[in-house]
Amino acid sequence: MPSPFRQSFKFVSKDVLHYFPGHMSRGLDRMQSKLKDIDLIIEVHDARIPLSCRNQQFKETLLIRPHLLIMNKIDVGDRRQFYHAKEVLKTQGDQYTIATNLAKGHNKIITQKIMPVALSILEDAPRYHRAEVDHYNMLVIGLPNVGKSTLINMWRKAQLGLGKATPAGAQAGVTMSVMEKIKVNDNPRIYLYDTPGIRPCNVADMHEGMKMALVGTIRDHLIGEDVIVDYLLYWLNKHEYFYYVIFYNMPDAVDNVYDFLGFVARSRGLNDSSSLLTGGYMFMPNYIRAANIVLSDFRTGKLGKFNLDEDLLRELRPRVFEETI
Ligand SMILES: Nc1nc2c(ncn2[C@@H]2O[C@H](COP(=O)(O)OP(=O)(O)O)[C@@H](O)[C@H]2O)c(=O)[nH]1
Ligand SMILES: [Mg+2]
Repeated sequence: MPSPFRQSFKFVSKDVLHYFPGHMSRGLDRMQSKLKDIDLIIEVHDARIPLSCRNQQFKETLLIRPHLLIMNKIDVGDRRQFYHAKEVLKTQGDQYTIATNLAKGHNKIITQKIMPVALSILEDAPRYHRAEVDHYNMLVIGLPNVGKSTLINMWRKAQLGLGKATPAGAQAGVTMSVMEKIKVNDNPRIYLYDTPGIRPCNVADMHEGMKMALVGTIRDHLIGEDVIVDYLLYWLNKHEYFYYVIFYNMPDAVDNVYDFLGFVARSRGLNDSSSLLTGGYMFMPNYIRAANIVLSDFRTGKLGKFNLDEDLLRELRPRVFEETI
């Protein structure tokens, strides 16, 4: 029986995905000019999109240095699929990949996972022109909102017992100043450079763009909260992940985003009222407030833990999916 749900997504406007603020390209230029002092590049990415939205410019210009890839937010991602995605990444040149949940705030992630791997990569790598220097500089790069500042603050706290040096925030784009050098470790002395999130300037694939929005690396209002939820609804239905129906206590799955948001809004009393000329009031569901609730539920893993790159992984590793049937 053919699926009653949408199998493709109708995109509204491409413009916003091509938006590349000036501070981002300036940031990238400055990162490049700093590269000669950098021993290791730590790229933080979102484990829910392990195969997409990696910045091509990073790969071409920055990743000539030794490179550690941290796939963060694994607590809200699909661990099993991630394990297979990691194998794919290896074939694409990402030799060292670690999955982390930095939100949990365990020092062990730093002391037993990230730091030992970072130092062992450096031991194996030639130090270019920096052989005489007695400390390490590491550049932390990645999309906005993936957890770069969280990583730096945790490292500093775990090893030096110091408080936050760099602000972390739930909305994309909190770190605005271009580069801050922050000491996180004594013995060996390690400095991390925090950088603002850099987005690819040309998102070739609209699905990539919507996935970036869904995991929160683009400010929601630039795309539209309802449009992002529409993509989520399309994605969940297409992959037959219907847990949201139970979670929101709905009678059935729906494919129209305003039916969905209307339901969520009504069930939570999220209405806007306007007075009518004829007297009395008219109530309209507040779709945007409902959309914010759905996005927050999705991003905190309440609707399930997903690999949004499932289709890409399925293409590259079909057997992973056959095994589970
Ligand atoms: N669920 C989850 N949230 C995280 C994790 N790490 C960081 N966050 C949250 O993601 C948001 C963005 O983090 P931030 O460090 O500011 O990202 P940056 O823009 O890359 O510097 C913050 O609200 C963090 O609390 C994680 O491992 N899991
Ligand atoms: Mg930051």
